[in-house]
Amino acid sequence: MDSKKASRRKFLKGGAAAAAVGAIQSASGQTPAPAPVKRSLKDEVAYGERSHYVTSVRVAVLERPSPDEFGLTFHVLTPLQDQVGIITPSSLHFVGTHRGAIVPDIDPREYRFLLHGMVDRPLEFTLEELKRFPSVSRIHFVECLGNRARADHKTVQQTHGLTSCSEWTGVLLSVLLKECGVQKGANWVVSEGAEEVKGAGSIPLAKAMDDCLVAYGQNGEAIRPQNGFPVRLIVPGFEGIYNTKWLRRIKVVDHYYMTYNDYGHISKDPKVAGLNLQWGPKSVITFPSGGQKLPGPGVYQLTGLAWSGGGAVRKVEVSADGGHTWKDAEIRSQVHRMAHTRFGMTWKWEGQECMLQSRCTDELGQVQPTKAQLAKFFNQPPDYYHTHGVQGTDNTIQPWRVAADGSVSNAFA
Ligand SMILES: Nc1nc2c(c(=O)[nH]1)N[C@H]1C(S)=C(S)[C@@H](COP(=O)(O)O)O[C@H]1N2
Ligand SMILES: [Mo]
Repeated sequence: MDSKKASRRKFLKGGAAAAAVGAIQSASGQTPAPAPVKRSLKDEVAYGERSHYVTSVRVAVLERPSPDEFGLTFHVLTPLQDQVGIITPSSLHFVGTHRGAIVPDIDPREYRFLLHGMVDRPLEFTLEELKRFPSVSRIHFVECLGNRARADHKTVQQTHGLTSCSEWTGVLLSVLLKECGVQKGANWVVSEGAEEVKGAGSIPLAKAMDDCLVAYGQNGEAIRPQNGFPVRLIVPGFEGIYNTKWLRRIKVVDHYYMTYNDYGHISKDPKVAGLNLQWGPKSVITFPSGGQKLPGPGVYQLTGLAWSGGGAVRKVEVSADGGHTWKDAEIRSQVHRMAHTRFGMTWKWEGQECMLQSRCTDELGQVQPTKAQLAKFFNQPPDYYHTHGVQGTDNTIQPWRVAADGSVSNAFA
């Protein structure tokens, strides 16, 4: 045997092979793979399906079941622990829908998008007409304000499963706004969805003119119904609620318009009063993470996701000693602005109890804080946000505790 082979053997014996087994077990939740569903050969040819051995699924948020007794869907969490790379499969993209709205069934041939308000020429576009404008395709995350890690959250799906990342295709909103001619004095735009409760939100005109997309494509095909078919707004890096699905109209206005959606978005905490608009730098380790179990000491591929509303991820650091020392992780994907970025490092677990954390720095130089640092900043007792939760966009560091038996849990629990 050559020395290369020998060293590879030694490496595997060190634990990497065992680690892979552990990851598969936790991904399937220790349940046996279901028997293959019989699809007609014609269906198989027409639209592919994943292997029946792959069982990764979305789950409802802890506090509200989906579907509920009325058949309504609330917020649904993406299985981050099973994901590889940076693109969330469309069928596993998280769902954030208010008040259990029924997904509108919009015929794309009947679809109309109205752009009006403080413009020289109010215009209405069909989907066909939107597609006659030059398209752009960009990779961006969407994250819901509800994505705040709580002590009773056990898995990374529960702590962070309200964020996903897709390649979105559409027309830049700025192109359509220029087509209409924005009038002097305009400062904000209000977007509205087509469903009965009318998801809506106000964003600054400067953001609308910058990088917002009127999107009809998600990961190479039409946007999924739950994610806004046929057209949604993408507001890169802003809180999820501004990414209006089933986009019906955008009104150009002179000041901030309150909407039905403001219930959770103007902070009740006078110390942070104001709007939550843009996400700060954020990251989370997805392996090892809560609910998983390391089969034994050895070498593992620690991995996770980092992102920021402030632009591109510049650096991710990992600490295995509760935040005393930090080491740069490797960036293991392409880096896009306002997009999930994959990081990882080869990590040797000696079998001792330890605490794992990741910390993101973005292109603006913003650094992801701990809950204790946030408390200090807002002049609160050190564990204030452990017990109260963070008001608004929570981008604090998530610590995972690895016990001596290899089991991993939420260190806030
Ligand atoms: N029309 C409409 N748009 C909406 C919502 C909604 O309920 N109705 N939910 C918002 C919220 S709170 C979030 S977090 C994002 C979630 O997008 P997703 O369901 O595609 O993940 O959509 C936003 N856009
Ligand atoms: Mo949300």
